[in-house]
Amino acid sequence: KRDTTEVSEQFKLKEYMAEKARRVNDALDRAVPVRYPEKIHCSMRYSLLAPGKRVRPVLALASCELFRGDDAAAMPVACATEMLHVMSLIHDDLPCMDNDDLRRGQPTNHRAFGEDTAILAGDALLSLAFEHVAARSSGVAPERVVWAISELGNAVGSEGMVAGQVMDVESQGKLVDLRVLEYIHIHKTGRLLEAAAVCGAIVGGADKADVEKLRSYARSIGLLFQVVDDILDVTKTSTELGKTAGKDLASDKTTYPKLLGLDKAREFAQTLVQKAEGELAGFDDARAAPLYHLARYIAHRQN
Ligand code: GRG
Repeated sequence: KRDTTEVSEQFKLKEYMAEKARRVNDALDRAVPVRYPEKIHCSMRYSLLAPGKRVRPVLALASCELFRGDDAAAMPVACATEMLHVMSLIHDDLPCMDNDDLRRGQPTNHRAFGEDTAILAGDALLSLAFEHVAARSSGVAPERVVWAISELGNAVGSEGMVAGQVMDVESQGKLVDLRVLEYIHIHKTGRLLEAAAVCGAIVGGADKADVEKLRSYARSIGLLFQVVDDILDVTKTSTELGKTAGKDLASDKTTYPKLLGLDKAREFAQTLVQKAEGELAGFDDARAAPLYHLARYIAHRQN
């Protein structure tokens, strides 16, 4: 196991994330100015600039840094991952999907702008993501830009996020097995996180073998994110609401604690964080610190 004590003491993940998120927000603001027709651009900005954690863009910037690439090289792919994420949230919230009223602390896009505009805002963000990478990735070799675009397209298409969403919609109200549960998470949430890390590495100048290490790292933290979410769903209910534990065990949603039991779910989370850390073992400690701490933060978060 690598000795990261020294790096751990020096590295402040919260500050790192806040500083990167601030730069991402500036870039997103510039990427979608209000112009004619105003309504669609206001609708896009409404969801895109709403307060989110910016995990995907920060992951792209941190992966690029690992290969000594600078923020300017990775900012277009970083912004693209947030545009794709936000378009998926807008469409996921629609009445024909989850029918949600609130997102990121404000009314959902269709609640604020109407269903027709919300669908179009999602569509516009989807195409802008690709245009943005193609048109703005200056200083990056064209073949790397094409490589990144191809990764992004695959990650959100019918072999990626859409595949996960389709399986999720199909399994609503049913108890699915571990294999299906993992498929849904890996595709619905994992593939875009994976693309963020992979694209950051690609524009940062990584070779194919290193790109695959970043893919595997991100795949582990993507799944970890979901497993921890499921665990918190069970444990939070008892402590925070003062009610009996196991809200999640009683609902009809399939979760890791439900299929594995709480202890085994925790063991699985531990395995995933070790796997993610293992992928970073060969890299420079200081450069890998953000990615290393991001994995630990996801594993140990309390809400
Ligand atoms: C990609 C063409 C295309 C369509 C989208 C609707 C749909 C198909 C997919 C749904 C994907 C979805 C909603 C996945 C859930 C992802 C998830 C874990 C959201 C929460 O992410 P956070 O915690 O949220 O990073 P913030 O708001 O902080 O960004």
